[in-house]
Amino acid sequence: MDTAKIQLITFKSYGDDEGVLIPLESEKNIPFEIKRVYYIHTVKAGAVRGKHAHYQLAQILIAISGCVEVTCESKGEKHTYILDSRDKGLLIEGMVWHTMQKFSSDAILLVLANDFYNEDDYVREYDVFLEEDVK
Ligand code: T46
Repeated sequence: MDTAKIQLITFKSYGDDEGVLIPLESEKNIPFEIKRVYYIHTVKAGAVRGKHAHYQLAQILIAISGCVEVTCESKGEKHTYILDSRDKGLLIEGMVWHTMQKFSSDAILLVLANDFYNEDDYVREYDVFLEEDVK
């Protein structure tokens, strides 16, 4: 599934014998102004995070270490993405139900968001998401 709301983006890497550098820039290779950055790490085996959608928020998820599975659901379609490469970012826009699971023990999931934290933007009830998803 690769709708306008969910896209796997490959970032340009600059690598040489001394290592690899990947730049991320607002409104350039990141398709929005970055207002917030957070990261998730030390996730216990078997934990499932997320389990919500956002009304408006757009985010890009990047596994900067290890591996994470992300399942996205929108308009009755569901797809699971494996984030296991530092040059891949998963863009998730509003009204996409998403879960993150199967974090490897070394996983660090970096998230870039286009707005500040706002609990009112969360859709945490799956039934409410399904009602909004058909609109
Ligand atoms: C999302 C996925 C990918 C804050 O205080 N500020 C923040 O910026 C965030 C993101 C969270 N929090 C607090 C709210 C909760 O008390 O941190 C706690 C854990 O948040 P939550 O249970 O929502 O975490 P996840 O991993 O389920 O979801 C997070 C983001 O919240 C969410 O926007 O899309 O990562």
